[in-house]
Amino acid sequence: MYERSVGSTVVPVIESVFAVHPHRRFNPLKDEWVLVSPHRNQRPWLGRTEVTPPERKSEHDPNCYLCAGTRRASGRVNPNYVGPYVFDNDFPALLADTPYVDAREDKLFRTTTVRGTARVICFSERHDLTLPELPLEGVRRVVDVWADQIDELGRRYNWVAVFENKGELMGCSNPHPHGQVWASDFIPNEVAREDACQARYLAETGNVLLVDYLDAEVRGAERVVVDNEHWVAVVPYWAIWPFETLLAPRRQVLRLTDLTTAERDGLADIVKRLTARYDNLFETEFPYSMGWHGAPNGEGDYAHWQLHAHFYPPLLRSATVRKFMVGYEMLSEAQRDMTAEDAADRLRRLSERHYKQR
Ligand code: H2U
Ligand code: ZN
Repeated sequence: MYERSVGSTVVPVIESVFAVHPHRRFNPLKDEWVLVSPHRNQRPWLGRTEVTPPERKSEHDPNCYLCAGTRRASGRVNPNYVGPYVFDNDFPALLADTPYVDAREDKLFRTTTVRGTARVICFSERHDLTLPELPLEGVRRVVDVWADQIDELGRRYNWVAVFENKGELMGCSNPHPHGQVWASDFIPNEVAREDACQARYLAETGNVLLVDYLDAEVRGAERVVVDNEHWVAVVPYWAIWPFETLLAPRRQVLRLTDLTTAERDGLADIVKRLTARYDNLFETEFPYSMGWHGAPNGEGDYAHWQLHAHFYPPLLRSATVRKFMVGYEMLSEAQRDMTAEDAADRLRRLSERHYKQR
């Protein structure tokens, strides 16, 4: 028998309809929709949250491949580094010397050769300190490494992916805080899509999509999680992951390499504060995949671009209860229960003082 669980009362204010009734939201950066079902989960935080006691890690682990002075899986030995340390990935997904052959332009079996390189960035010699736990100067040094990698590899490759996969839940293979860099002579799918969407928005409106979007978010303040003089982090209107955030500068900046010193200082500040809030949410080292999207490198006209980072964390309700992108999401479209506004509100209420340092 068909039964309506929500009465068909007319609610005059449109936003309040969206706060409690199923609806779809459009992501103009990717040209896709997300299904939002707030009626399923209006107050998820009233549920039980398991608190796992902080794991005690040592500052240096002689069995860690990424620690200073240890031997990596390839047999190479890390120097006794202090601060960030970058090395060529021993198992890179892309190679610099792949032989070029003509693209196979078959309708069904299309293929091209690719070239690229991959590196690993150890954030610091400390095996036990993730980004929110590092001192601000430590995060600031990571910001410089991100920009330096894009500067150096961007001279040779169209796209330099700078990202961090954090936590076992994200398939991260090593607890030593680290990120990665993959550079390629092609523009990968996610970036190509954002490029096309931003170009179209500029052509249609004369404005920069994410600059307009962030301006509106700052005015409304509903989804802003944390900000400073130069940066704003929001749970985007079209977020898919429960506590997804989008971090961008207040002014238009094409690439990480274009940031001023003050903006780099501000970036270190906001990354530390945002990730501290994440960790405090479930009192755990909050897993996520994060990465930088800026204008591709090379000659093209990229006036439609705005630099930004995406944080995609999988956790939903506790340190162990995660969201799965399965079923309807794999086969139809992404779906979330809690609204972006509720997620932002929860993150905003948290302290920025890291739970391990209390
Ligand atoms: P994750 O961030 O997904 O854990 O990946 C770590 C990377 O470190 C992975 O790409 C590399 C792996 O190839 N790695 C080395 O280059 N050398 C090692 O000795 C271990 C891991
Ligand atoms: Zn280590």
